[in-house]
Amino acid sequence: MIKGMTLVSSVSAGDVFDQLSSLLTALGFETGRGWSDDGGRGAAFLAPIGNLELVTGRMPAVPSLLVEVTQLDQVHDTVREWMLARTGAGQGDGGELTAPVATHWNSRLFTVQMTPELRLGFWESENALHGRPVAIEGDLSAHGMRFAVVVARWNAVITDRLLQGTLDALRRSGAAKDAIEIVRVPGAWEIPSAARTLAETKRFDAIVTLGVLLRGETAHYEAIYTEVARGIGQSQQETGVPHAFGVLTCETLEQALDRAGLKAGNKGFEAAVAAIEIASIQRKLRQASSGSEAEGS
Ligand code: DLZ
Repeated sequence: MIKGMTLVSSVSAGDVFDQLSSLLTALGFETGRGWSDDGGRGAAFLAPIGNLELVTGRMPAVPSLLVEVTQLDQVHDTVREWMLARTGAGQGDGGELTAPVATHWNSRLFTVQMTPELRLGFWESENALHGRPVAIEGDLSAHGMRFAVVVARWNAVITDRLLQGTLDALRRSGAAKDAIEIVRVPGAWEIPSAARTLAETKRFDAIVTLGVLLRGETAHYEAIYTEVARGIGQSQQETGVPHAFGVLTCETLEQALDRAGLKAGNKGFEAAVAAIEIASIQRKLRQASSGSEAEGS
């Protein structure tokens, strides 16, 4: 019957409210429904999982608001930069921002006094499989990752929108501007060859492929589609670099427009999200296998 939980925290002033909101968004909280009236404003930040912990006897020496994260050190850097920009505080991890330390519960934790009334703890379990469901899953953070986007010029009115969706997803997920390389090719037919050359450089965590094939307007539609799909798949398998498939196959231009942001989502955005997720999964799988090799030696 329980659907979720909300912790309400007061913030002293409007500018701090705005600064905190942008930090929490940058850290990856999904924004929920906020509110605003004559008396004040509220902003909601949604976490995928939450729990209420009751304690009796000794209270743990942690803030009552704890945020579980992945990539704790990156989160620490982001919070420190935010604090430096805001107040000049946080240097050397003294004062309001502590350095990440090991806890007795197999985790690492740092705390930060965000505002006089709001103290937060950020923590990461040292067990990659901590929490439920027990599975290796990708994070939707593109922080520190590099991407190549191969986009066909044929049907550019659509592929430009797909590209826009892809860039939107990558940037909003934390990819730096100069960590994204865009390669334009004449048509879908040329996507596999460019994707393969890029993948072979091993400079990218993932490749996003974007194009549009229209059945009504494309001679040998089936044959071209099959080859494009096969070529992209083969490049992925033989180079080991993930390739997200954002090549639309549509009956009409109208259908393609719908899938490029009009009515049925933006498949370029979706392909980029898949690229981030599979790149993250690949990193974790590699970490897990290098960890088990070390244990075995
Ligand atoms: C030639 C062609 C045709 C007829 N249709 C499409 C299409 O719907 N989508 C697309 O991306 N490209 C098309 N092309 C171009 C081919 O992909 C390729 O660029 C040219 O045949 C040159 O090799």
